Amino acid sequence: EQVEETYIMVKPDGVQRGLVGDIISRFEKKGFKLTGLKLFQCPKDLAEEHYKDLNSKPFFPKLIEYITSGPVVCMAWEGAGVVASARKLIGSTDPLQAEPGTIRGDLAVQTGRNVVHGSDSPENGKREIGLWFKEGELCQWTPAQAQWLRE
Ligand code: DAT
Ligand code: MG
Repeated sequence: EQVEETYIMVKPDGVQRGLVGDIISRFEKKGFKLTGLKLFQCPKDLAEEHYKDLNSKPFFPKLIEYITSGPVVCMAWEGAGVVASARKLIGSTDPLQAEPGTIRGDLAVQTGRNVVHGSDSPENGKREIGLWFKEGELCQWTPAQAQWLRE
């Protein structure tokens, strides 16, 4: 059985502002399964590949500068419906439009410093986890709470 997976990343501002624990905790408490986690200094070519669909946008150079400006926290999360659910937990791209209760709604004020990334489709979830993690960096495991999360 192929379970849905998503790539979540605390961006450099989230790391610098000490928000890593809060952000991880939201996905953890929701009940998704963490399968990969690392602190990582992103090289420019990886940032450009990750955001390649945006490479014609005027803000692209600043976006790459931002994402490579300090360490990020890379995560892979797994679960039925995890891609769309994580996007809801994260909130709108513009933090001022993001609902209270979402990560961006609670913790950020500007699109260019919106603290977290989440894949926008199951296909991109797979693609991005493949980009950011090497084989052997991901763990397959069964959380002890699994039987209390789903009937
Ligand atoms: P999201 O991160 O919500 O999936 P996106 O994929 O459209 O949003 O864009 C990726 C990132 O690029 C986004 O988190 C912040 C930056 N960005 C997007 N639109 C922008 C804009 N109009 N001005 C500045 N940065 C922008
Ligand atoms: Mg996106």
